[in-house]
Amino acid sequence: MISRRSVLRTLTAATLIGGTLPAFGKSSHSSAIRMLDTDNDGTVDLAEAKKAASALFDKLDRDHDGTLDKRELAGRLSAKEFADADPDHDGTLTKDEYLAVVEQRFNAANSDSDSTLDAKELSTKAGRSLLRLLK
Ligand SMILES: [Ca+2]
Ligand SMILES: [Ca+2]
Ligand SMILES: [Ca+2]
Repeated sequence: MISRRSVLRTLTAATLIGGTLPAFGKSSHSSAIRMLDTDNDGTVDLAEAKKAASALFDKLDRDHDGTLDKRELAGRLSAKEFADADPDHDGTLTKDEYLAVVEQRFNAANSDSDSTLDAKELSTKAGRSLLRLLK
């Protein structure tokens, strides 16, 4: 015979599972987030974006001179975006200059200003232009 207590316990467990599972089942992780989200909290923060951007910078810097020129950037920035990102107009971007553009784009994409980007924010035009500098 099943006691009232064990029925209650079963019901409570069912309620907990019912309330928790849909959140787990509904994955909002895009492949971009899976790649960038190193702390696995489901969103991309500025530190994660800069880490990915820094790794890409090193990969693109084929002559290892510590800067990216237009050829190395391979179209990731338009001529105007490059000019804006290169305040000393020497035709190359240092990593600091590159990461400053990443931060600008991160903030532009972060429409709810909560310091993280979710899948929806990354899929906007601003979010996609950020991703071009990260991968
Ligand atoms: Ca994260
Ligand atoms: Ca270079
Ligand atoms: Ca956000």
